[in-house]
Amino acid sequence: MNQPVTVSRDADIAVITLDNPPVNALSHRLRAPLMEALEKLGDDASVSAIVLTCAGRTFVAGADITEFGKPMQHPILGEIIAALEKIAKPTVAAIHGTALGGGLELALGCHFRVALRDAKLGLPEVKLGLLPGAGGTVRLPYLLGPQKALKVIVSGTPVDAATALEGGLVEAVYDRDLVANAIAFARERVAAGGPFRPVRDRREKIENTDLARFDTEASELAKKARGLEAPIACAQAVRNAITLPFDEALAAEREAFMRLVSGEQSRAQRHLFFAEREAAKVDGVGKDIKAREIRRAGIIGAGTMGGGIAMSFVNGGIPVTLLEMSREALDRGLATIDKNYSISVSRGSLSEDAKSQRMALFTGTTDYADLAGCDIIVEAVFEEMSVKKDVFGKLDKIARPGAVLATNTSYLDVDEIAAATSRPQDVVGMHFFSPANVMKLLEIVRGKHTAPDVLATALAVAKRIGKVPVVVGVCHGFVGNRMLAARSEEAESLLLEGASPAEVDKVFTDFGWPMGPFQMGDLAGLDIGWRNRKSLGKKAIIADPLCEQGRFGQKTGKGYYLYENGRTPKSDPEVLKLIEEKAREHGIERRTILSQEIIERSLYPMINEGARILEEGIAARASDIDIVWVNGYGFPIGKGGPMFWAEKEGIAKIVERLDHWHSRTGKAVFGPAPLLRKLAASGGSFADAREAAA
Ligand code: T1G
Repeated sequence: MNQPVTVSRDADIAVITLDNPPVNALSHRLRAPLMEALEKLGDDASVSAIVLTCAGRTFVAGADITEFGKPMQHPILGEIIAALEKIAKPTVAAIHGTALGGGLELALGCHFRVALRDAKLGLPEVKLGLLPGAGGTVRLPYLLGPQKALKVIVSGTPVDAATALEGGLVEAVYDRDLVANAIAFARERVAAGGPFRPVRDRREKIENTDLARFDTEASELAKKARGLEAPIACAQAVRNAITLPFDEALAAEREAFMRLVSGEQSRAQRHLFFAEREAAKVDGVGKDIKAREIRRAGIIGAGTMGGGIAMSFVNGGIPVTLLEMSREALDRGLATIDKNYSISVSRGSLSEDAKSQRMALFTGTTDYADLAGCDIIVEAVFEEMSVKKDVFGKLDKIARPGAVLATNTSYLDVDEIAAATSRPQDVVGMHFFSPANVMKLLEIVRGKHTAPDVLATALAVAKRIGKVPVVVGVCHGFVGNRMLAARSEEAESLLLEGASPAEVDKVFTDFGWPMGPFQMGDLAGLDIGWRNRKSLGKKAIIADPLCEQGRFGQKTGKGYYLYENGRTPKSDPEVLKLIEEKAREHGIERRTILSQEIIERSLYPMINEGARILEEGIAARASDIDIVWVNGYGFPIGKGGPMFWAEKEGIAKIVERLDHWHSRTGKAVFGPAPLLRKLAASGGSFADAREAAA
């Protein structure tokens, strides 16, 4: 095992190198020797300055998240930083890679920070349901000023080295030779002479803060918290840095950290952090399986999905050949893409220059032959099996050998599509979520013949285009849409039996969803489900008459709701009247329906379907299902995903209520899955089930 802390000398400059692969997390094995080294070097008269650097690919990327929830082991990070700040001689943090969380806080304990040009610095604790717990909420405002620090801490988004230099977070940026430059920098500081003021003494950017303006900005950010405690705690901690003396602000930060780290929301968000990484570990696709090289992508279809998928690839720097059936459809698609980028430019999230560079990566065509040079081809054509098979038959003839052939189907059988080619091993599902250039989730559908290196390629592409991949098996609707169908099964019954669309939707938004099922239906367009039902010969008592009246939702100004000024839903007495009429027609006695019943008749069937998905091996882990729902459907991150939440809700309670509704309605969605019954009886958890299944 490597030495976690080594000390080397360049004459009078001491260099402490931390080495704790893979990301130099500040585990205890590193903290104890680091404290020793600092105390020793601080007292060593032959040392005139100290440089703190890291081996491997990055500066410290944070505290060791796996240690949370376990007994604290001293020295804790705050104690190390306090010792660092007591050192009178110049201390310089030399930063490369990503100095995040406790890593940046450690660097803030130094007098100076220098960085490589491609380094990033940030405090992402809010994404773990936390706030920085080792002084970051006080020292960062001191260096950057409260306004800038507030944005960095509440968003959790890192800044690049240039921004850090401009803001005063780092004193120098170098293109290479980080440690040599840091040593030279330290020597210059020694020559320039002291005093060397620790960050805690540098209050000039805090003085005269306009607190009213700060509070306005903080409350704006708090509005986006949507029930999450951490963003609020972050803003309050930065406010404390302005209004309280350093040590009091530090103590308040510590108290808030201890409260959040033991809270449900942080446990849920830490679960998701590791779940996302687990999801990328796929049976049969080990590190030895090499992804195929992707230099150019072909996208078939320039409509809403095709255009969004094409943008995702271009956003990841992959040139795209976009194929449509007619010049007119192609031009319309490219114009939409251009408009989308212009909106980003007007919002300031994309520069004009970056927009032109991205638009230059698109090549439009109406000729399949132009896809011959592509290394991956993704089709986003009409969701109809015969159309998909026709497309793949053509691709089989024109695509170069070894090209990955991907279908964006949301439901259909990927194996049947693959069978339309002579190369089923190269076929995979890549199910994007609308809008495809925004939603993070990518369901990678593994066909029975899909080759391991094709899966590895899809996983590598997902990472490159900023998507969160989950590998799923072939079934109707894979994981997300299959569970969505279960969640929606009782929606109309709830309306007929007495709940209004607004009452059902409010239960969802109170739970933390961005919107409820009826508002979501109006947003997506009720005509999509209507067309799907007609193709399957199915009926919907409420949705069908709404569609027959042309009430497709937002796009027609009315659906379940009225949309007088664009997007804000307003209850419509016409719809309530229709529901009452239909209830009467079907002899249904209406009654008051409480929110718990709505939860039990929508979320519990969804959990049940998730259990069936696990039993069938369509998802490898319960945590994969959590990642699908948090990244594809807005499941509230503070609840950790449906399966994580189900364990908190109580599997035995869920089974008991599923039995109740099953006997009441006779509907299959309520028949408890054997896996659920087994866990309810054993008191086990889904993770155990995975071990048991292994
Ligand atoms: N602790 C423990 N393990 C970590 C870790 C961490 N902080 N960060 C990463 N890992 C593991 C990860 O699980 C994976 O393990 C491997 O390292 C590679 O990670 C006191 C309280 C640094 C940008 O939130 O954002 O400091 O799967 O696959 O894509 O105020 O890791 O290989 O077994 O993500 O190159 C704050 C979290 C902590 C940063 C690199 N810091 N990490 O991304 O690799 S809280 C963070 C990241 C804190 C203080 C507070 C990313 C990365 P395995 P990876 P990557």
